[in-house]
Amino acid sequence: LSDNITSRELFQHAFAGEKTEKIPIWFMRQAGRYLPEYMALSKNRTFEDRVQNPEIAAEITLQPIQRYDLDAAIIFSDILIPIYGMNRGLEIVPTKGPQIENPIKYPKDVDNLVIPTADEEYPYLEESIKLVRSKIQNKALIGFSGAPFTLASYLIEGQSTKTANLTKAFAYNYPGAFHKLMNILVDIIIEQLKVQIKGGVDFIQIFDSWAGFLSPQQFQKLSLPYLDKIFNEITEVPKLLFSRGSYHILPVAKSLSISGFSVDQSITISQAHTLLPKERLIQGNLDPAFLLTKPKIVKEETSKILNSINELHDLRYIFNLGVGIDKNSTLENVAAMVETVQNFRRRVHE
Ligand code: 1CP
Repeated sequence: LSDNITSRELFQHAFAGEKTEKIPIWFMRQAGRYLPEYMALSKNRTFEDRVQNPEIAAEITLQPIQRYDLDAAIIFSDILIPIYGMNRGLEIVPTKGPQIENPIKYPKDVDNLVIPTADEEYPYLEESIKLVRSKIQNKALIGFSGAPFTLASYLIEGQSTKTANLTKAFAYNYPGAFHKLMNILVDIIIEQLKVQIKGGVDFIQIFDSWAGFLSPQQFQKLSLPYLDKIFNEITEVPKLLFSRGSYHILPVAKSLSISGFSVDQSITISQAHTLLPKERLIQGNLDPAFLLTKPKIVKEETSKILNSINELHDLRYIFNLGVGIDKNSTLENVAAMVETVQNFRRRVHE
């Protein structure tokens, strides 16, 4: 396929398994703190103010597209948006990240949960998406949510976890309450995704960021069945799943009915391709640490991934980082990464 196709079409081809010379690129947390224009808009506004105001959220969403001409925009929002409506005292604190005042400790806390609805709790999300959609016809627009296990970890641990130990302990101590909580989250997540699909996103990505703390057997039991329910309900658009620690999760997750996986740097693209059915798309996986080095290194490391793609004739592929960008990344390093991908042409004739 020739060069003059739109960014949006690049993604459509990638999902359809049609090879293009250009590789589509976007990256996790592309709208955020490494961008001076984001910091400027954040000055007198809390995170909540930025997300809940569709004009501001749309502007932030478009900032990295304007600066780097990326192929996709990801809506400026958060996986925790529905949690505000659960009345457990969620706040995103600038230096600490998400903090939940009243985490779930006992089964009775699950029985007493307030269940949010999109209309009441986050009507701004669909509006923000419609606004962005109206401004970018030729770029892809991405919707997202957390996975039930990852959202449960915030509700139970009260913050970003480094082990998921409390969450696992809750699941094994109170299997009935855990199952009930996970099913509540399944419904909440389906609604969050449907709202974004209604707003006009081209595809969705579910972030199971903390699933990598689970053993393969634990993932099978504590995360997979609930992801399966969500993916079976969402049939309107292509679907991707992200987790950190992809290496041991992929062999279990490969049964999910999704287009593909966003993999972190715990695995090479080639290894992931070997582990998965060949029609599963792979997205990733430059280590964001390279964006703290210098342009020459960024170019070399980005090229290594791209050259490895050239050897994988039947791979469906989207370029991304392995995990979200580090806020200390330099603008010139990001430019070096993006330009290397934009200048690359994949071999399409075999
Ligand atoms: O500026 C600030 O201080 C706020 C920081 C911030 C930002 C920029 C938060 C709070 N959320 C976001 C936006 C966000 N979060 C996006 C927007 C679009 C984009 O990618 O540009 C997305 C997709 C997310 C997803 C998200 N939020 C995840 C999954 C991705 C991952 O990195 O694993 C998780 C775990 C969260 C929770 C969350 N929200 C915010 C913070 C600081 C965190 C904790 C993240 C962590 O501990 O790593």
